[in-house]
Amino acid sequence: MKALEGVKILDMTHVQSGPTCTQLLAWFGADVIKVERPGVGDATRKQLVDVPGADSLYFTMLNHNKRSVTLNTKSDEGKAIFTKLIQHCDVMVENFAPGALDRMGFSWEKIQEINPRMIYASVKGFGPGPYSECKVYENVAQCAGGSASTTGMLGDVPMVTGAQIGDSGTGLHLALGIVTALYQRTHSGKGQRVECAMQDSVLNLCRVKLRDQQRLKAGPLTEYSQYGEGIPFGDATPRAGNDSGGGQPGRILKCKGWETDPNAYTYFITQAAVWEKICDVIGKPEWKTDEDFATPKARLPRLNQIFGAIEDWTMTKTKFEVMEICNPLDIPVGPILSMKEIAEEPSLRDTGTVVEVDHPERGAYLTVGNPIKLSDCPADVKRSPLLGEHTDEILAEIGLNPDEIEAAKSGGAV
Ligand code: CAO
Repeated sequence: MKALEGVKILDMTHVQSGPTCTQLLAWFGADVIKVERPGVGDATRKQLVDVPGADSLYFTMLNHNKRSVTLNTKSDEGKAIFTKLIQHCDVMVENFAPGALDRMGFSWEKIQEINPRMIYASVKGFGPGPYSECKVYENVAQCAGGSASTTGMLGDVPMVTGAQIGDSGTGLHLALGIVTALYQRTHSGKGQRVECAMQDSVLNLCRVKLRDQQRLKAGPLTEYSQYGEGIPFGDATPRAGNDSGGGQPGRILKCKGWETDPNAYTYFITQAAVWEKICDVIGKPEWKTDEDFATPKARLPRLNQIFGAIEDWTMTKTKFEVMEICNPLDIPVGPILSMKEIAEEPSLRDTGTVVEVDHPERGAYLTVGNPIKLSDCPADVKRSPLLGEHTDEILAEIGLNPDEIEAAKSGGAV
């Protein structure tokens, strides 16, 4: 048995944040029924299309292990079927614009009336407050959640990150909320509302920057490079380039081949515990006893000089050689891997983190498998459903007979 076997999810999600959440639940064994508009479906099916006529990678990579039913939830007949689906399921997940489900006639109160055990989970851009009615996409959340103002190089424009912390990050938070609510239901017997705002989820992932905001009151942030460069701090957490953000200074440094390879770099952390080994590796054994370099505190104003010396050494090695030399010495380093390198990395295929999936319209493609590994619940990644692929079987499961299914089809409800 899979961990969430028997849990039925009514999946009203679209684009990225909601589908991330329901895909995770599907990987853990939940039966995820994705409801899509007849003839249209999730908008991402036809966004960023690379194979004409086929569902896009954007869609396929977010909707594995789900079943698709088409349903016009705004028509009277569609609403009647939707009501049966609410009775049939344990969890309903949605990430429409604020108020969309209420406008369809399915408020939280109404859903509770139909099924008091229902867990109703939503993603919105913002929580209650001045912006609660706004539509929000990934980068807006990164900006409003404190990520953009603290990412990028000092003195340069705010920067959004490639990691989809607003969308996929919020989907992850929501999935945890849902399984927690399912657990509470085993005691209470009742459903409940689960809400995640993208702004809140991004801020949760940026908490160290709110930490630094408060530390500013006590003086300059000495682990930031700008401290050693003599640049004064303002009244808000500054952008810190590739500084480590923790108590152990780190930077991205050039490696052999950086002139032509945009990813010939390594991340190098000067962890205090291995400082002496670092001095030996980079050919600066005298720094082990030099009082300007021997202690973490003494080193903080000299980080440019220190990382300059380390980079003189890393530039003589490839990013993989740096790892081979430093790892046995417990010096924390990491190569900057390109997506091409990640796609071709055999160890990620072995663990199911990168998976090849076959699809009837597009053939084989790569996707990211479940990053959460349960020893007793391995995730088998199954291709995403075609639009309405499971309409008939799902309608039969909720009690419609073949004539009723035909009538729903000819009436345009499904
Ligand atoms: N049958 C009938 N109507 C349906 C339907 C169905 N099966 N599924 C959806 N619809 C309707 C909705 O009811 C809504 O209608 P109204 O506007 O009349 O209420 C309409 O389709 C479109 O919904 P939307 O406003 O959510 O879609 P959008 O493309 O305009 O906005 C987005 C997209 C993402 C900006 C918005 O949904 C949003 O802000 N969501 C919350 C935040 C979020 O999740 N953002 C992440 C985006 S990327 O993951």
